[in-house]
Amino acid sequence: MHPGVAAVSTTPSPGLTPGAAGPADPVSLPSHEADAATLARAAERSAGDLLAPPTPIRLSDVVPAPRQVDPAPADDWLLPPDAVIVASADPAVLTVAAHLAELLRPATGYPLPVTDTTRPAPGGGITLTLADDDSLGAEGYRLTVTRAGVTITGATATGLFYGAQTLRQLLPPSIESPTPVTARWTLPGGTITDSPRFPLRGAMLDVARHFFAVEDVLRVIDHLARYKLNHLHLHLTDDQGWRIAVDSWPRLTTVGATTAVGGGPGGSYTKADYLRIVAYAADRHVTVVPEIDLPGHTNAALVAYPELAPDKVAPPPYTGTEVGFSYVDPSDERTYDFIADVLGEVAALSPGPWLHIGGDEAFKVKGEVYTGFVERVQRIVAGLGKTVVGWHQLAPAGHVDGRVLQWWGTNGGEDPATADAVRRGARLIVSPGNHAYLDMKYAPDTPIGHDWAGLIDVRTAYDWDPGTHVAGVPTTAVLGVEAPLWTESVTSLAEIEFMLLPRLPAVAELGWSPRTTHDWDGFRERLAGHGPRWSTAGVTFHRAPEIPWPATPAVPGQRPAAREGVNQT
Ligand code: TNX
Repeated sequence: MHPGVAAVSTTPSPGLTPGAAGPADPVSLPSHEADAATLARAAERSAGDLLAPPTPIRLSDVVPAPRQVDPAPADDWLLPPDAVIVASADPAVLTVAAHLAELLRPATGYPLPVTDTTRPAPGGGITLTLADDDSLGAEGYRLTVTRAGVTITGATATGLFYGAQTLRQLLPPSIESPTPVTARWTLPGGTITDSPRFPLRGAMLDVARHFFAVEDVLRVIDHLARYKLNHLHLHLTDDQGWRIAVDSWPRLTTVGATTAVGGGPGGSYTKADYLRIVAYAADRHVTVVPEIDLPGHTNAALVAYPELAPDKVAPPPYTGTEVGFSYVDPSDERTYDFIADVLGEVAALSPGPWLHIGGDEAFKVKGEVYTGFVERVQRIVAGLGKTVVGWHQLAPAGHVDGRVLQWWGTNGGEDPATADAVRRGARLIVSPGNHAYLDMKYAPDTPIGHDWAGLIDVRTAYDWDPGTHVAGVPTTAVLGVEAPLWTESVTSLAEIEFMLLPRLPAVAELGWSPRTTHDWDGFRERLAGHGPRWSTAGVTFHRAPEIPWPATPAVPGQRPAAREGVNQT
C-alpha cells in the first residue's frame, strides 16, 4: 500500500459521503465547554450532516468530458450488494473486469465476483462486452445505465477499460475509500458514448533530476489511467543521474546513478524494476515512452564513461540545475556504439513503439554536427524497429519514417522549423511550456516549481487547443498532447501529486474530449467534484482557488484525508 493510502485515517460514518458539504468541524469543542447540552447540540448537528443527501452525480460530470451524454434520470440504478461483473471469456476483457472489481470492492465491501456466465444477477449487474462497432474506434466505449444494471461496450479491451474508469466517476466520491463505507451506490441513468480526440495522451515524469521509487511511478500511472491518459514518458537520463540499468555499460548506474539535484542519493531502476513499471502500465492501457536524452543532458554518463566526453576527461558529478553544458562526443565512433547498445537494451525492455532520444538544449553541438548526429541516432532507432520521438529541436534533421517531434516552446506556437518538419512527414506531440509544463508554479507563492515558462494556473492549463496550437501544423498532424513534469524542485510522491493535480485532468480533457465540449465554466464545476475523490483516496492535490471545491467533509474525529503540507494553500 502506498504511503498516501496508509496516511488516510478513514473512519467513515453510515450515509456520509466525503463530498457532502457540511460545517468544517461539527464536534470539535474546547473540553471546558463540553457540557451535556453542548454535546447534545453537536450530536444533533453531526447527525444532520450524516442524513444530508450526498450531492448526486450527474451523467455529464465525467472528466474528461465524454463525446456524447444522453441522461435518462428515470433509469438510475442502485448497485446491489450481490451485483456481479459479467465479462466474456476473452482474457483481456476478464483483466478489465478484475480491475473494475478491484476498484469497487474496497469502498463497497461487496464481493463483486467476476463471471463469464450470461445468467443475470437478481438485482442487476455490470456487463462488459466486446462488439464490432467501428464508431467507437480503438479506445472508445458505450456505457448504458438502466434499471437492470450497467452495460459497457467497446470494440477493444482498452475501450472497456475507459468505460470502467467512467463508471467509477459516476459513483459517489466515497467509492475511493480504501475501506468499506456505507453509502447508496447509485449510478445515474442514461448512455455515454465516448472516444478520444487524439490517439496519444500522456504525461512525463523526470526521474533523473530526482529519482522516484517504482511504487511512486505506479501511483502516477494510476492517476494517468483515471483520466484516460495512455502514455507515460519517463525521462530516464540527465546530467544529474542515469536511472536505467544497461548491462553492456554497467557504470552508467553503478557510478552515474549515485547523484541527484541537491546532492541526494539518486538511484536507478534495475531491468526488473523497469519491466514491472511497463507491465503495470500495460495492465492500465498505458504505454511507457522511455527517453534517453542525447547528445546533451549527459553529464552523468560522462562521469561514468569519460571516453564519451569530447575531451575524454571525466567531468565532476553534477547536482545543480543548469542545462546545456554537457554532451557526448559526436565525432567519436565509440559514442555511436554506446548509443546503439543503450537504445538496443532499452528497446528490448519496452513493448511500446517509441524511443525518445531527447535532443533538447545541446547548446554546444551546433548546425550540421547536431543534425548529422541526430540523423545517425534516428537511423539506430529505426534499425531497432522503433519510432523516433524527440524534442522539437530535432526538427531541422532529415525525416525518418514515422518520426514524432514534441513541441515544448512557449511563444504560442511560432516555429517554422517544426512546421517544416511536419510538412516533411513528422507528427507532433504538443506540450507548450506555458500551458502544459506541470513543473511551473500555479501562482507566485507556490512552494515548489519554476516560473521560466510562466505561471500555470488551472485555467491556463485548460484554455488552449493542442489541435491548432503550433502555426502551420494541421490538426491531422497532431498525434496528441503531453504534460511533462520536470523534477528539479520535486522530491516526493506528495509533491508529484501536488503538481499534477488538478492540472493533469485539464490536459487529459484537451487530449480526449471533442473541442465542442471545451468550456472552462463547465470544466471547473466538474473538476471540483474530484477534490473529495482525491481526499478520500489519500491523494495530495493543490486546492486551486479558481475551482469551486466542495466544503471539506465533516467526519467526526477525522482530519481531512489529503496529506496537507505541500497543499496547505
Ligand atoms: C527545459 S523542456 C528542459 C529541461 C528542464 C526544464 C525545466 C526541455 C526539453 N528541457 O531540461 O528540466 O526546462 O522546466
